[in-house]
Amino acid sequence: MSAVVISGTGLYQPPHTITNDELVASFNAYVDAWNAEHAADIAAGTLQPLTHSSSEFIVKASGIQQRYVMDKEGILDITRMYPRLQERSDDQLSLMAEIAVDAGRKAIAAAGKTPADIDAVICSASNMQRAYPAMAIEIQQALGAGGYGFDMNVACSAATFALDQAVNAVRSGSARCVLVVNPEITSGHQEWKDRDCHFIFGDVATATIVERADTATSADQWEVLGTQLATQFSNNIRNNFGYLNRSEDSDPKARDKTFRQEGRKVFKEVVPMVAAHIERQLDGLGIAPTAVRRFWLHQANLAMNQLVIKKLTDGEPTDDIAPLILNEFANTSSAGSIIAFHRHRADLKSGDLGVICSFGAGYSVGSVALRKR
Ligand code: CO8
Repeated sequence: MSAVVISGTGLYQPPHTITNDELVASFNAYVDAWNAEHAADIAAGTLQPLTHSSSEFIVKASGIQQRYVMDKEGILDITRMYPRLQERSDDQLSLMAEIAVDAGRKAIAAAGKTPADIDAVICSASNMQRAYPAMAIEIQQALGAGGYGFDMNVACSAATFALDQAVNAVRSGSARCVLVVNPEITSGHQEWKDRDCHFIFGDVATATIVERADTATSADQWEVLGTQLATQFSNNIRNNFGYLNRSEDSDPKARDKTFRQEGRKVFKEVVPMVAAHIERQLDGLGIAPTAVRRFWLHQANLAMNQLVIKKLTDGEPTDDIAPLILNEFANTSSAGSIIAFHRHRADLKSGDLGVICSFGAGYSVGSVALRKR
């Protein structure tokens, strides 16, 4: 059986940046307007006033300093507070496909391939723009790729779970060269009016090429030593938006139809799960965690990643061991660990070991162990 390699990655970066200060200024203006509008009820004690957010809290609690978004104006407009996106006709390329195609083309070029070499496209993300036809099939056509395509969703672990599917497809022979894309327009499902989470997410798209080692020509190849997936049901990260909402006669704009979480519980429960998960995978491969040169971790919270590294290696969680990109991108759901891998691997040498690991809603944890060729 041929070895399987990752031979290229690509990144699409949205056109607009929102800094913490810009976000907080708009959020606080919304809070002031809401409190003024409800002054009588607040004075009567029937409503609690809303509270200001702060840039200092955001940096201290998460490490996030800014985020990229597809539309800035709609998010910062305090009478709206979500992106303003243009509906497209059925014969235009859809927005999610557009950003995935951009990242996909870059990954294909980085791997030294052409679209004709791709015989499977997996579109894996936290949200799909529509029910069907599958985004992956639209992306496959727009690229001029062959074979087959399908969508999948494992929230923040969507990229690593898709890499596992891609590796298995190449190993089994059902595909020779797979393109995995992770278009994450998280701004569409972020609750920008909720102080506890208004700062968390950003938009992006990532792409990865997985292929047989004996067809790979890229100068930058990463042999996949193994993949490991785990899930455990939890309601602590949840979004009830779905196709049965209409039949339930529920309010499509109700709070439970956007992202919500018990952030503290997630932090406490997921960190030990992730450390044990990676340790178990490395143990199975006969690798000590301290022998791993780099961990490209999910990008939700700086302290969370530092704790995972401390538990694993008992050493300092430096940016060199586990590089951070969430300061620039915020949490981009499934794409975060792939951005870290895309941006922070050029300095590694042949034989160096690395682990991509993502974790989040489900709960779900996915890891991919790699060796630089
Ligand atoms: N400004 C100022 N103060 C604030 C703010 C704010 N914006 N928000 C909260 N505070 C206050 C609180 O009121 C609280 O005050 P007090 O102590 O007086 O009660 C204090 O700050 C502390 O609040 P928290 O306990 O909430 O704050 P934490 O220190 O726990 O930090 C975090 C909150 C950042 C959310 C942190 O808990 C965290 O990052 N947890 C991990 C979460 C995580 O990893 N989630 C993964 C989610 S991503 C995922 O799975 C993908 C889902 C699909 C994506 C969908 C796209 C939309």
